[in-house]
Amino acid sequence: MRTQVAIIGAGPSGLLLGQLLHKAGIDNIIIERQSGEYVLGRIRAGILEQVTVDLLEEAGVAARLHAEGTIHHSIELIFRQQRHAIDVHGLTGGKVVTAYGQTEMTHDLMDARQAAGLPTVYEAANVSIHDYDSARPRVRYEKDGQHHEVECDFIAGCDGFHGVCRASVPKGAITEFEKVYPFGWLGVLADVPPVSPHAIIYGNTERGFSLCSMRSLTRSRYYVQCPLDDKVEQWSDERFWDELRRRLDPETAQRVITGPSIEKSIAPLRSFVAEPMRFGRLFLAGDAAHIVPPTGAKGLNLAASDVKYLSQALIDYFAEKSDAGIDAYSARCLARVWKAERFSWWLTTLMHRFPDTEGFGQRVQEAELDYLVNSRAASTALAENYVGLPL
Ligand code: RFL
Ligand code: PHB
Repeated sequence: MRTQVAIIGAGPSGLLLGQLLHKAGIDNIIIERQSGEYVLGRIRAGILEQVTVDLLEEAGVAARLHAEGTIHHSIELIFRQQRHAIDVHGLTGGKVVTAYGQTEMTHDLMDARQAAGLPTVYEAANVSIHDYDSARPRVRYEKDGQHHEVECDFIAGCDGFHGVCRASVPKGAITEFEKVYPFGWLGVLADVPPVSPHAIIYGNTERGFSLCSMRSLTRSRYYVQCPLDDKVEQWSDERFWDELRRRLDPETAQRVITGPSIEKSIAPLRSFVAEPMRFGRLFLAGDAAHIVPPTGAKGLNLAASDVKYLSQALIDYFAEKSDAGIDAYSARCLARVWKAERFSWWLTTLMHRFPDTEGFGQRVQEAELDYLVNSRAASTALAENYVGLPL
């Protein structure tokens, strides 16, 4: 088989890229290791920047997002048992974020891809990439015991942190930067109304970090910081709700509506960047190239901005035989990536309990939070980064 762009991975990066290329008349195939149901079963992000919403509009998949997503004008910070609002909308000249689950966005993209009859191979085994340094890259995979080969002009590595594309690049050609945090996030999804439907709440307490988020007006997503070696089985629903309440201010704690969890998982926190993001005719996009701790809600949004730059570069290449966008791809992405890395690391450091800093660390965090909510300059810096820096 032959195509213009072979996309590895059917997460948000791969699906969005496929849709934008299709809109521009560029052939593409997506090759995914898992089944479609498995991809949709992963509960992840929930907050979309305006840049991401605009891109979903451009891809023609934003109708349900506009109907069902919830617009947030502010975020709230809890520390010293009190809640403080940051007026993100007012501080950024009218910018907002939208609460809409990654699962729903993925669903919308899958539906659009299927409706357009575009080829997607799910449950592809032993995916491998070849000759991306030449003019004729190839992708091989196995499906139902048969070997397949796709010949293409470009390969887009949208296969996440554990994918095959970055791992295929020779060690000497890539530089990796990494920071691992000494805790994880325990997340619970439940069909109960969110305690704060119009603003995400981020909590700093002596017991650790907490986060109140949502997927809709009837579905809540909550997180608490937990030790890295904790197992989900150690956390009954009752224990989780009890711990969450203890990490909120008394008034918010009292308003939390609890119910049976429909998903519960523990995620480690990591900062990671691979440089560069292009190797000949192979491009990395999204989590394949970089990871942020989820505190800043930036991972999915960075994936979307990579895809914006990549789709534009490929469209220019095929329309005008121009290499300019392709040549600039890595540097353009990394400039935005490192700013989001910086912001996510900073907010993570400010909001979590670190094992080695004890009472001193807690007091310094509280002093910074106090400054943050009372200084217009500091609040503005937070707000600008939270809604997403301009492309
Ligand atoms: P994905 O979603 O990991 O998709 C990669 C796809 O590639 C497939 N794959 C392969 N396919 C073929 N061959 C192989 N060898 C393959 N290896 C892997 C995988 O099966 C998968 O389907 O990467 P992508 O598309 O780049 O998307 C990135 C986002 O998923 C990620 O950045 C966000 O979920 C991060 N994130 C958040 N981002 C936000 O912008 N806002 C948030 O509020 C937010 N909250 C979160 C988050 C991530 C979290 N976790 C669990 C890491 C909250 C959490 C808890
Ligand atoms: C989520 O809704 O899952 C979520 C929201 C905000 C974050 C991280 C995750 O910073």
